[in-house]
Amino acid sequence: MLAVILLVLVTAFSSLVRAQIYRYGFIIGTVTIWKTNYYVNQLSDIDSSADKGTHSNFTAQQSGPDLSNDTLTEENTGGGSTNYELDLEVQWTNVDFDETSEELCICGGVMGSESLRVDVWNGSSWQNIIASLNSGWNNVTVSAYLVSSTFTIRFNGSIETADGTQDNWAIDTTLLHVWT
Ligand SMILES: [Ca+2]
Ligand SMILES: [Ca+2]
Ligand SMILES: [Ca+2]
Ligand SMILES: [Ca+2]
Repeated sequence: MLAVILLVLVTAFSSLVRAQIYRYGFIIGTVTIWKTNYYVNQLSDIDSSADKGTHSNFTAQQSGPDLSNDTLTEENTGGGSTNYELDLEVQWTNVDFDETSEELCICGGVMGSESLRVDVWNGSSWQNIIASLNSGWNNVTVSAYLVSSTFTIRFNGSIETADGTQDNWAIDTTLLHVWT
């Protein structure tokens, strides 16, 4: 009963490996055996509005999770009064944007008491995709926004008027996880 001959053809595309199963020369299925991670790669200012707050070590977001964190710290923008705000953009370039499944995955460390929001740039404005970042993994589908090779998010404080408490939040890893 070995009339059916299956040939598994493994093709490598950079770090992506897929197995395609052929039967009598016809493709009967595609199985992904490797998923691709793209770590965030640079700072940005896509909205032409200056950052508020500081990174302790942006490159720490580009590896792990390894407990090496980038600590985001609010800045007092209140002038004569006190108002702590955070608005920090980070960006991917040359990312694969046409896979079936596309998730933004952020691994947080110790979070400040103020909720930390994550917004995505849709080409003209910010859209909130995470209302309060948690410690550990935060995974959210971004297929509707990952439509070109450049992808931009920002970390944004949730209390940005009359905020008298300077919060900080530890970010271990920020990546896009895509597969088909
Ligand atoms: Ca900006
Ligand atoms: Ca704040
Ligand atoms: Ca605060
Ligand atoms: Ca890290």
